[in-house]
Amino acid sequence: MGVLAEYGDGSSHILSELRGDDMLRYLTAGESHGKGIVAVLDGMPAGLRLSRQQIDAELAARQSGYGRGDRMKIERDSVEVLSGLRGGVTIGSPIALLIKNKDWKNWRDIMDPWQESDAAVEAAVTHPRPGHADLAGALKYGHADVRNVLERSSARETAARVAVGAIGKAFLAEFGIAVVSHVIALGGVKAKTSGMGVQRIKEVSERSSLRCADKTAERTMTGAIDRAKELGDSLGGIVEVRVAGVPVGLGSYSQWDRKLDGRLAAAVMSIQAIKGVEIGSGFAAASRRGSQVHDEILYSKERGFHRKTNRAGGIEGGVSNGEDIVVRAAMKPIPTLRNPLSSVDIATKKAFAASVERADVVAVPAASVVAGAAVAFVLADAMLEKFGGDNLAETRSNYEHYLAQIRDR
Ligand code: EPS
Repeated sequence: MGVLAEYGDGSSHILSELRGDDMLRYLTAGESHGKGIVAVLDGMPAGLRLSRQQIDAELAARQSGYGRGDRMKIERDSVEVLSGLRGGVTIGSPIALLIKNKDWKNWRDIMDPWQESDAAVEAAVTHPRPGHADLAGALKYGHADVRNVLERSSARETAARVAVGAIGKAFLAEFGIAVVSHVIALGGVKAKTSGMGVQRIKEVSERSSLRCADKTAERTMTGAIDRAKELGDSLGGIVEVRVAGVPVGLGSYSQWDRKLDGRLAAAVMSIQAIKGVEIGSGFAAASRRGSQVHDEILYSKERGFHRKTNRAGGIEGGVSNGEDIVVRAAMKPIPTLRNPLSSVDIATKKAFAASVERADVVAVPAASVVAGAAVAFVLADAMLEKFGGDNLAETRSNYEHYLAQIRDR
């Protein structure tokens, strides 16, 4: 359905669809030890230049991080583009992406789509891990083998989200919007990053083995990971995504499913092992007075309307307000424990220790990359919803028109 966006000077442009049909959307498929992970991204305008190196760099960042398990020594994630791109430029049709699983060769028999092998029967998992989707998933879908659940609920799927997010970031960069994501707490150790701008956080965290912008905290976190590993345990943490250059006016206060904060929270909360999301000062704001929470409004010719502080995390009433967007997410510790918790065999109902699969001790640095990708996707969608355009030049012209209007107020 077409929607006409009208400007004060009488000009207008047509947005191709209404919110609810989402401008930009994607689905993923793939099992952790299957042939590969795929994503189909639909709605990206034509004319966006992409580079494989850029997407692969994001995939590599997701794979890195101290505390990852041996699986990451096997995989070397790299994107294959099956459609939607010619000569490195989007053509406006769906972009299909494939990331092959190198580990597939070791799981061919167990994961064969057509034949049930003896190996598959032997590798059946019947001791669900507390904290994983194992038990609820097996009961819901009627599986006798928990592997049918864990293969898909595995965080391996996030490789596809990161590839999609990398395309979202490339789109946002065309409008001077930069997304940075990093680890601000791990295993109870907090990083000190107050006063650091987006660029500085990016420079320091991208050189850190834990994607942490505080070197002192990083050392303590590394020690905590080593101790958890010795104990056969796992750790969680908090990641933060900051986005600079977002124009005022993305999202809307007018309907629940158009609110930008709600859309960001849903996208980030849907990442494996995330149990909490906050925007700006988030939960801390609940115990402060209003005068200590809200951001006073200032105006200058150079900067236009702006704020003295950014406790709102760049969003008020579900609408971006032009300040940096700040989203944080809490990740629980990985549920696979080398020193396992108690569980029950789903066939015999007898008490057993939960199954021990090869696993990471910590994946918070990886989650920070995934969270950055999730936020980039939502913001790219919100930009397209606001500015429309079937090719990038059209989107840019609508965007510049809007910015000029805001400046002239
Ligand atoms: C995961 C278990 C581990 C992780 C995996 C997520 O995999 P495996 O069972 O093959 O050792 O390494 O994460 C990834 C493969 C990835 O690419 O992030 C789980 O159970 O969720």
